[in-house]
Amino acid sequence: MLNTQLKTILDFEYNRQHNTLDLIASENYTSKAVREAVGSIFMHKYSEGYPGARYYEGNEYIDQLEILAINLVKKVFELPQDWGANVQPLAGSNANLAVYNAILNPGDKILSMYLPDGGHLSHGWSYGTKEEKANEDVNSPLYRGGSRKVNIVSKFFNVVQYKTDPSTFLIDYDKLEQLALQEKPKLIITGGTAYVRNIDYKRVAEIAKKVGAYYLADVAHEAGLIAGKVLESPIGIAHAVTFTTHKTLRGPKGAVICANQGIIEKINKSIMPGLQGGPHNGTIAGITQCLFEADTEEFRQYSAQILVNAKVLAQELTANGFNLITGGTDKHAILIDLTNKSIGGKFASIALNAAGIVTNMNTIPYETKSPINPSGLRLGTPSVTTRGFKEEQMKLVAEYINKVIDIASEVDNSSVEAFRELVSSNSQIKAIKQKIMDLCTQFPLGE
Ligand code: DSN
Repeated sequence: MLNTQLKTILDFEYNRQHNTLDLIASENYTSKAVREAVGSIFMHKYSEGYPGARYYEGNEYIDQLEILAINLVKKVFELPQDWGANVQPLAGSNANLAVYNAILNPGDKILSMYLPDGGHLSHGWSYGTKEEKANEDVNSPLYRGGSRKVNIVSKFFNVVQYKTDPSTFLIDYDKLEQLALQEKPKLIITGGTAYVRNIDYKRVAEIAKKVGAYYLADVAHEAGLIAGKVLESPIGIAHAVTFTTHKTLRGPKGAVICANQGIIEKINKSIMPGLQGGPHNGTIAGITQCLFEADTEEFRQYSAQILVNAKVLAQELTANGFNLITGGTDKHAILIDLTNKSIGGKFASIALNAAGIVTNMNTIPYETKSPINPSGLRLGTPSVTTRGFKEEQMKLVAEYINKVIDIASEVDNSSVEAFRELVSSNSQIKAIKQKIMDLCTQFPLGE
């Protein structure tokens, strides 16, 4: 039986999840079966190594589990014959680090997307001192980083970052090619957390080939949409593909690496003994269950509905005067530039949370504010789509967001804590919160 203190916190969290709308683009709700698998006795076993080559005895069934998981990755993601998969990474950042550890040497150059434009910390990040920032050419299409190397990837590798086009906020592939020719990186990376448009994987692969670089496509956000066959896949195009399993794929927190046979062998060694010890076998069981679930017509319909819901949300918000980066979305996520709304991302997300709409503040391309109170707000539709939301409910969600932002723009925001109190006690926001709770009751969390 759970300890009562722990049970109390769990019940609070259950009620929070049940009574609020999760619009965080990187989150989702798992099935009971996924949670059962994660919490199963598979977690007891140590299994350093790979099927048939373990350092501990007693792994005959763990071998079967891992082989099943790998075979399902091959099936669901349609891996070519000469590709393999590793299901042991503990998280997306580890998966990316494992790829670098497999194919790069310390000091090698990586060309990845600029973090404020929607890249990811694990693709490298460093920033400059005040003096360095003052001398930075903010209009340059390339960011060379600063002396504050806050991420391990920037400490070990020479990371330079490409920005999106300043007028469209899309990747400018000609410019990327020019930068790649100029910088001669050993690795080019695409993907990240807030680039809401499709990526031309073939074009990036051609650029990588032209400059003799490896190409890593990080599809952490898109994996479920690729599995559901509603987005293009970089499998078979990039040299390596990494993804997390808990976002659109609706599995447990974990990650997978896919690559052609020559590279996957290096990656396997890079994971173990290179970076990790015993894999989390409960998680691998949960990934296996989520892959079974992803290999169904129901999941393909779910993936299609995620996109429909995101498009409806984008249209409705645009109609209400919100400025969407790139004017819309091709995916599950939307990035709003709040500059015209007299409220920043931090205060907008606090006000929405007070109304029961959970989101996150986000930087936008060519951001002029600090990442702790940036100009943007990111929204996503995977979780509400899991709850069963369709177009009608997305219109209501857009209406509530619009109302909350309007109300919150008038609230004194000279102190974060006072603002939190003011929006939580605001009678109009409380009324919206009640409507959100009613909607949540109509669309309960699954078991
Ligand atoms: N934290 C994830 C996201 O929100 O996109 C990425 O690691």
